[in-house]
Amino acid sequence: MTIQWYPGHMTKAKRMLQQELKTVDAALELVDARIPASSRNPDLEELITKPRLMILTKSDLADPQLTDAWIEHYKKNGESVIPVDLSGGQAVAEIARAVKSMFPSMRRDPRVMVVGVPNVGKSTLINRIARRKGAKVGARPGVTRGKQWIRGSGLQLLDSPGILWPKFEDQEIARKLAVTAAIRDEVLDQAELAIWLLTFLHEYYPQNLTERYGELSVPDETNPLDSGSLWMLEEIGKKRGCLRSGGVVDLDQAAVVVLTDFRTGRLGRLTLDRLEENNNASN
Ligand SMILES: Nc1nc2c(ncn2[C@@H]2O[C@H](COP(=O)(O)OP(=O)(O)OP(=O)(O)O)[C@@H](O)[C@H]2O)c(=O)[nH]1
Ligand SMILES: [Mg+2]
Repeated sequence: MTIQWYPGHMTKAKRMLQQELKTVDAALELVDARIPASSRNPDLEELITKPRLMILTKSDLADPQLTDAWIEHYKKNGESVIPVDLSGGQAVAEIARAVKSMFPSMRRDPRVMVVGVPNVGKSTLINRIARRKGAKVGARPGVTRGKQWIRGSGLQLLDSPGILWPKFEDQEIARKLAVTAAIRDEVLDQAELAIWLLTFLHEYYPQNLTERYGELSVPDETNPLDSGSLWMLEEIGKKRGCLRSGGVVDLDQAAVVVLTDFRTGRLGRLTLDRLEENNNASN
């Protein structure tokens, strides 16, 4: 589910989040490892007043070298951060261990809540913790009526996540959020999005492109250095039979092929946020 954020929504979500944070020891900030800067909430410092553990989800889909580099970067900034694959079996234990190390002298199981922008794996994590212990739900009610505590793996987890809004202000960030499906597909033109992704891959991950689609030959009349060009999407469309009557490439269909290949990992392990671009940023 994707939520349209309006100032009123943000104010309400912020107030609810601040109420819920009063009841926990720490916030688990879920961030997509493929966009470790772009999938953070811009108002985080002000919003999350409790100790924070940053969890880089989908690390199985991200470039391992860049994941390491981002972790080092965040640690230097004083953040606690771990990478996980929520589809794997180890994630919950790794998270529990990291949370416990934040509270070495605590006698009871630490109370935590999951926060993050859409699609970062909040529900997946909550379900994994719940399932592992047979969905045993604690008796202590959360601050919001109907909210409950889930016990599992030595944690007490608030059963519903704090949904944060992503950064909208920057067109580049919006594209990355759309490519990773954190914002709705209809928001941005699919062909434009796929062309942006292909241009990025052509620059940073050319071997992944070739492995998936074979050599892409630049048509004679096209300047290969023109980063806005359609040629890669057209070539892929041709190879994949995304054609309309008359043999014209259906760019929207070709875009779906490329975006789906990225999202499912068929293009390999890729990270869209480059550390060097964010060197001067605060996060
Ligand atoms: N490969 C992989 N997929 C993951 C991982 N974590 C979550 N996913 C997938 O990502 C998608 C989104 O996960 P959700 O748990 O629904 O994310 P969410 O944060 O609850 O999303 P919203 O409810 O929209 O805010 C699902 O298809 C998950 O299966 C991960 O670590 N690795
Ligand atoms: Mg969810």
